[in-house]
Amino acid sequence: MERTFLAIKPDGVQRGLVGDIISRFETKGFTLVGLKLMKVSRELAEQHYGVHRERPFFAGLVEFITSAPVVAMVWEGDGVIASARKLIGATNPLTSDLGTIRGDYGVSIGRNIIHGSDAPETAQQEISLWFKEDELVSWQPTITPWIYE
Ligand code: DAT
Ligand code: MG
Repeated sequence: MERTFLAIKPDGVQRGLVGDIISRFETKGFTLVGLKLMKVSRELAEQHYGVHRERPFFAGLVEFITSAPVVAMVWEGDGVIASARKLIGATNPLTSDLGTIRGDYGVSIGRNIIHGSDAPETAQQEISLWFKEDELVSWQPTITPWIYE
């Protein structure tokens, strides 16, 4: 089973979207295996967004993600990495499809509500960056046969 890292950013938490966002992944059929509300340190933020270090928006991004609590999560399921990106929508909320999280709730690229890993390698890196092994719970929901053939 595949796993991905998702984080509800400070804007999503402040706007009271945590419940709705978690609900979207639950009702899709994915399994929550890690969850914590946390204040992100500058060090973690800079590591997480390290790939964007040279971009002009990097400083603002780090400032934003460390400005208020974030909900960090790991979700599991078949194809969850790519599917979560679809549920999240395109980076700029103005062009994200309606029905996606960003498309339904955002208007600004610097306030796009949620992060999701973009590939298997980054998912693995981000899960181990944000979570200790003993913070993740391996479990099989009893409804699994009603979600997987
Ligand atoms: P995504 O979050 O869809 O994977 P990304 O990895 O390209 O997008 O960028 C990471 C975050 O950086 C993105 O969620 C919002 C911010 N960002 C990206 N491009 C930006 C830009 N041109 N101006 C301001 N913020 C930007
Ligand atoms: Mg990205």
